[in-house]
Amino acid sequence: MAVFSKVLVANRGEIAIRVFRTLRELGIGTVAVYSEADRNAAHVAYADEAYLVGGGPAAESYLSQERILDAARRAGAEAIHPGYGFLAENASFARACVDAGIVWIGPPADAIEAMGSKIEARERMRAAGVPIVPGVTQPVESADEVRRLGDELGWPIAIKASAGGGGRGLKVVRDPAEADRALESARREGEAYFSDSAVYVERYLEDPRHVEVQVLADAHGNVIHLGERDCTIQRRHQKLIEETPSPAVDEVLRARIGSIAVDAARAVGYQSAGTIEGLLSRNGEYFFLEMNTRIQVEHTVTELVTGLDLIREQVLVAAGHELSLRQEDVRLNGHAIECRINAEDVGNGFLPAPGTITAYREPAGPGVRLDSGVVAGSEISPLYDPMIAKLVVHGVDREHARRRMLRALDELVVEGVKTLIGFHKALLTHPCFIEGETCHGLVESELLAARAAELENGHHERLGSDPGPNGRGQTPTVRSIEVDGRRFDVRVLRPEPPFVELARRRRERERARTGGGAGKDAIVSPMQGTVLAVDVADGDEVEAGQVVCIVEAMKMENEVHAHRAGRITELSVAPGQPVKTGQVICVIAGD
Ligand code: MV4
Repeated sequence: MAVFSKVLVANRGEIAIRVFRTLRELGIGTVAVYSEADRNAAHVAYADEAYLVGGGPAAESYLSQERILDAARRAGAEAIHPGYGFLAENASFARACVDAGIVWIGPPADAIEAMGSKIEARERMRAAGVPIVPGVTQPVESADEVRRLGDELGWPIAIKASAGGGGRGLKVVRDPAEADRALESARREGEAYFSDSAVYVERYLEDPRHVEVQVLADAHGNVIHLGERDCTIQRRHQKLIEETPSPAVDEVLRARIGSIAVDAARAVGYQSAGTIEGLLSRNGEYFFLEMNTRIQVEHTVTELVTGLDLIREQVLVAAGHELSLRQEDVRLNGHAIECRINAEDVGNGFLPAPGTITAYREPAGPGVRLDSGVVAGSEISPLYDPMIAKLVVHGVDREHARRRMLRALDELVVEGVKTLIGFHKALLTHPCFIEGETCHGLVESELLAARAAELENGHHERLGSDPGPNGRGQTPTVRSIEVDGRRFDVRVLRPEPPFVELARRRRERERARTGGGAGKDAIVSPMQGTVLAVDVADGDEVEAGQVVCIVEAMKMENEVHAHRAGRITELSVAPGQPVKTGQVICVIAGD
């Protein structure tokens, strides 16, 4: 059966290049699209031809449906691959492609739509006999209903945005008194993010694992699964490390969740590659959470243990071919781990760290794969996702893969921007990860952030940094020396110049004098954002932990709590007002 002669990839960065690579192997011509901000991007250079699709706000360019379809027509591309993000789960774009006579390399628009509404997805899964997290399959309207559900399901419960997904709009409600606030907040987030305020309620599972199953389906009724991926290590619902097999899944459980995933895919008439996301509770129950109707960032670990090319399966299935293998032919080999290399500042709340990559070296050697969208000189734009590369390794078992990842992280050099390299070294050497535990709370811990900062540019074993007494007074630099023909890497501890200490003292005095965000009774904003609501007034007595105000940043609501009991004074913010990181919100007086 004929495949395509040219395919357009409606995406950028590492995933665009990932798809181009498979197209090349299939002998298919590659067409890139780009925004003005991306003229010099690596995916544009890789493709056979490239079309400018946007002058406006750069992030919108990859969403400009008309201009992308127009580029496909001009190029003579017969099909469009959306990658992930941007248009990948946009049912109306999938339909627009089909209407324009262009093949959509992805699932049917109806399946995207059904899974896009989490409430509808839950109802369809329930009807198909797929286990869902106990809770409702209808929208929840009132706080009374939330309280009734909490009593029925058992506290705590989770309120989630129906149009959400990936945890955006998720609110944990620990007792009935929090119901009103959590419901309002989840609704507002759903509205802000997705223009849909519908929410639903589930039982909240404590310390679960995020275990998802990869499925493949063709137009001939074949649906198979390729085992699971464990994505438990995440921060604010952003996955950071993914691995397969899951440390918590054995062959029996794999067969069970695999057949749940196949049932789920069949229930929506799925075709192409897709993922059933689920929660694995501590006592081994597995529940459907949602379906991702796209190729995912972490598809790579499944590729390494199955030996398959999932993009190839997607392209061939879209061209009408049958899947290249049956369920009984799937072999899972060894263990794979992926670390997302994001340009983010771990010491500063994982804030995106845009800039220019001044030096760049990729790791190589046995069992190492690097999917990247950058080269030395690349500009990391604040307009796009800060993920610049994915480091993926394959080993015979988990411990082999873990050590291989540490070796590869040591080889990887990214200079000019802060990255998660140090964070990954710190996490992969932590006993929690080594033991294969859930590591809940560890990712956010300051200790790990401190260790990550030490490891950012050093070697994970040979060169631990020594910050010196009290972490000050010395500026460490690594130098290579030769002694009697043997090479040593030494850490040179130069005493810092005296003015550094004087400047530090002055800063500290200034901070103490002004309260400058560091006074121990000041409540400061943990982030830059906008004040949505202020829940206290000057003179109010508050309890420790009570909500003082809500700061919204990047459409996520963040509660700011009183760190101790006392009386509110010097309240200096009002709803609608912008706040900076560290800005004083109020001061708690009294003891
Ligand atoms: C949950 C949950 C507990 N109970 N739902 C949803 C999307 C994913 N990013 C995290 N989500 C969760 N949904 C119910 N009913 C806990 C999480 C969760 C989580 C789950 C597994 C591993 C890490 C997690 C980190 C934060 C939240």
